[in-house]
Amino acid sequence: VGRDAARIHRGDELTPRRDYDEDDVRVRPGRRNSRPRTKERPRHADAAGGFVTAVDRGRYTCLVGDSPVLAMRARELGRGSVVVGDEVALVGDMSGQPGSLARIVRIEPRRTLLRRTADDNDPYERVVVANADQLVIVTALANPPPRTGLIDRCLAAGYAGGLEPLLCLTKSDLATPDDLLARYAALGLAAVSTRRDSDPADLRERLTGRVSVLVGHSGVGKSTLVNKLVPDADRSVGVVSAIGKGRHTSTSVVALALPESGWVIDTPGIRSFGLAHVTPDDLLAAFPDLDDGTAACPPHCEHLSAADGCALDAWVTTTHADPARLDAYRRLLRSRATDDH
Ligand SMILES: Nc1nc2c(ncn2[C@@H]2O[C@H](COP(=O)(O)OP(=O)(O)OP(=O)(O)O)[C@@H](O)[C@H]2O)c(=O)[nH]1
Ligand SMILES: [Mg+2]
Repeated sequence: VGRDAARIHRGDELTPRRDYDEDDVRVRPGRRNSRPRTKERPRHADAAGGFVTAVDRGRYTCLVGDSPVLAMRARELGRGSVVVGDEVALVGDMSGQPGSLARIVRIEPRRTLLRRTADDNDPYERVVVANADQLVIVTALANPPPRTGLIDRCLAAGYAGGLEPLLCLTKSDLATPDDLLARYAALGLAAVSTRRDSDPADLRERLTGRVSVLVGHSGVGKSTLVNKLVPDADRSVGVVSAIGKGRHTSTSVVALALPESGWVIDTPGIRSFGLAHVTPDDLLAAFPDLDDGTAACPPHCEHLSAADGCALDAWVTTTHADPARLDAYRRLLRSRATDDH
């Protein structure tokens, strides 16, 4: 511990920019960092495993066993970001006492990754969460009104990152979910609807035992749901009239343990979900039934239309595959290229 503390004071604490906003700033190595990386870095065989539950200004809350530990990134991690849901290896002061600070020395391989770009023309990626099994696309049926463009875009990002999607339609006291449910049934999408004044039993059942991340516009009721699912969550809940004025009630990503088992991750409302990082092939992973049909496509086929040489239409005709599946795939492909966020 003494050695680690010394290193923190000597190096890492003096270069906080490397820990801070690593998603936004591409830090050029300064002179202080130009000394060659030592090959004899400790392997950290004694490191403890932790699960990142919150990130706030370069400080990471990690659950180690049952105890929350505050940590910073070790310089040796390089530029990659640590996000909520990451499984990490920690060394240093893990007492969890006020003022204590451990170091994250390794990010374990991620099983899934939810990413987005600020918009489609901005190739700069932001990682939202790691290792979530399920992407819960939270959409209010009214106030704010549903935006199917955003639903499609979230679906595309979820499929591309290996997350299973679930549509959660909130505020069913204000409008009926029937139209939207019918629209997404064709995509084979699982869906539940909820309302503030009743228990979200269907949703709870689908979350238990898994890691699920809630995404959606500001004001759709994500934190309201989290408060119902996790009785002591105490997430603050906003006033819809303030929404749309750039006011988001939740400002950071937080993972909360569900009472039975599993995790639910609350995120700040998003205005757009850029998909610059999603390729036609990424999306095809969500449509394995169409995969064979692409064999006759030209290299780098965008799979958007037969006019461009895409072989999928002809394949559907000859094999009697379900044309609705091709429509669903194309709809997600097109959602990458529209402005309707
Ligand atoms: N009528 C109705 N209002 C709801 C329902 N669920 C949530 N609300 C209200 O919607 C408003 C916004 O709820 P939040 O839970 O803060 O929304 P959020 O998605 O967490 O918003 P951000 O944190 O800004 O992303 C609050 O005033 C809630 O009381 C519902 O089922 N019906
Ligand atoms: Mg919120």
